[in-house]
Amino acid sequence: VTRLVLVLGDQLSESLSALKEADKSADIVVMAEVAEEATYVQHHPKKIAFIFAAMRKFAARLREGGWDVSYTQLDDTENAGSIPGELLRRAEDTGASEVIATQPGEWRLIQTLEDMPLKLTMKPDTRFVSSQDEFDTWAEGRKALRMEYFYRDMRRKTGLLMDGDAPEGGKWNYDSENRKPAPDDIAFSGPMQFTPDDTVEEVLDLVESRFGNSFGTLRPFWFATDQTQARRALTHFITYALPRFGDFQDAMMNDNRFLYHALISPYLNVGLLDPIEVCQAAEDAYKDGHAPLNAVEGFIRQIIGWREYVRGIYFREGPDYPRRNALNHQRKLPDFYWTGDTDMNCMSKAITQTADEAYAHHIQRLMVTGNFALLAGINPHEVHEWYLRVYIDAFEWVEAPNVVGMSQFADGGIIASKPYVSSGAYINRMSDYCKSCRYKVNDKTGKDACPFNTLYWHFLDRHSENFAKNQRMSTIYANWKRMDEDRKQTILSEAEAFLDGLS
Ligand code: FAD
Ligand code: DLZ
Ligand code: SF4
Repeated sequence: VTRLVLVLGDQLSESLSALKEADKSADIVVMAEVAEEATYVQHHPKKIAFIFAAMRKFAARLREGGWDVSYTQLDDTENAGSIPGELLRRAEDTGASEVIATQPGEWRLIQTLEDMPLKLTMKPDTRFVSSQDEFDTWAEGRKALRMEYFYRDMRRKTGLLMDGDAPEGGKWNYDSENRKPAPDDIAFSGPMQFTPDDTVEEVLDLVESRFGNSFGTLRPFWFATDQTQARRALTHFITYALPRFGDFQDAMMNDNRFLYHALISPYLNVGLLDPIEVCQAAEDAYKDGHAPLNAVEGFIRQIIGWREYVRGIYFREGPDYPRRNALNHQRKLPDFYWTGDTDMNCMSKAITQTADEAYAHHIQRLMVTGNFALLAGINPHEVHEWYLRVYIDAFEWVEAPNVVGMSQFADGGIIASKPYVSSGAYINRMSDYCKSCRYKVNDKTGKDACPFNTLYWHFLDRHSENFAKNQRMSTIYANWKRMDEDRKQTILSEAEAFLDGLS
């Protein structure tokens, strides 16, 4: 009997568990561009174009490999508009009554599939180093779920950068060498860019007509959209950027949007690249003497450490996770998150870059737009929806833990041991943004004072019950306590005035 094999837009890997479970000679692969997935949040047009183009090319590849693929384009007249709708339609057409799927990366879609009136076999997503059972076993009974310890287990499991039982070079983590400020110049011309082929052009036209008014610019579009291109982009990064990736990982620059970053998260997240393949390529660069240990270890940690860890947390914590609001932050997201229209140069640069590229690197996301939202007390669910919409690599399993947990502390400290907040001094140290800002980063009060400076103390003061006893924050609270009372009041009232101006 024929079964339907569901392949979602972020499941574009031939090693997919649903495909492995299926019978090429009897079963039918179902892939569908549907309004529901394209609009459950109003995604950046580049994100929709990337997914549709990669889906179309993957379908062609499966057909070449002998699969029978039923593919629905967004503008097909028969399109049922949702994944379950499309499965039901194909079931009616073919007489199939059973669906094989790989677990989606979002609770919403898992629930939708489970509610379908068709027999469902949901296989785990095996495109990760750690299974959910393995993560849950690791987490069980631990007081704190710190990424670092999980990461060490993943190093042992994969053998990456291991010297027998010991970590290569004697240390597990070389992050202390990875915090150099913005350099004067960047010797990397940026990620490999691809000229749109006919498939991509066709998708760009479709997306322009259907989603052209969403936040963000569609063209120029240069992302890789198939495995061969994604592998070329990876090789380009390893050859030209990886050696310096570590040093300037946390730096930010007015005139350089990519620095030494890889821009491979979209490819990893939709399945065009495999995490182990990526890490092995980086490890080879270290073994060949091409890239230093601090760069390679830092890069591998992001992938087998952070990426795997946040996924484990998302599925362990359950569907309510994106709604958590431990600090009870209720302010609306300011309009300038959609326009970049603010005098704060760091914010304006990070937001306009996001609109243009559907990309910002980790420190821009964490210490600029995320930091500001946390300091200003923006509702974390609104912040979550913003990140889910605007970044090309945003899928809930990876986005929500990074935003709700790491960046907004809205999970009450499951991921972060203290809130990621900073005054303007951190941004000034790591970037050249402050030099061309209308605010003065060294002014702590007054009309030119950097808003991050006053908001920083306002945050600490209003949450002293939550954080004053946190050992890692004791020095900072001691500084606040010692400050002259009048000065404290000036800082707090200037912060209040700024916050009032946001609404
Ligand atoms: P590089 O800096 O070159 O790093 C290499 C790879 O490591 C990335 O491609 C990515 O796969 C992985 N990685 C690094 N950090 C993380 C992390 N914290 N969590 C998971 N994987 C990581 N990443 C996403 O893939 N999707 C998201 O929606 C997303 N949202 C984020 C929101 C916030 C507030 C923050 C602070 C981080 C978020 N990240 C997200 C993590 C990180 O910012 C991106 O993975 C990274 O910027 C992607 O760019 P890159 O490929 O150039 O990464
Ligand atoms: C993000 C996305 C978009 C924009 N469109 C589609 C689509 O039309 N068809 C599809 O199968 N998948 C799409 N996706 C990816 C899904 O939303 C994704 O699989 C879930 O959010 C789970 O990660
Ligand atoms: Fe951002 Fe403050 Fe620096 Fe301006 S002075 S760029 S607002 S940190």
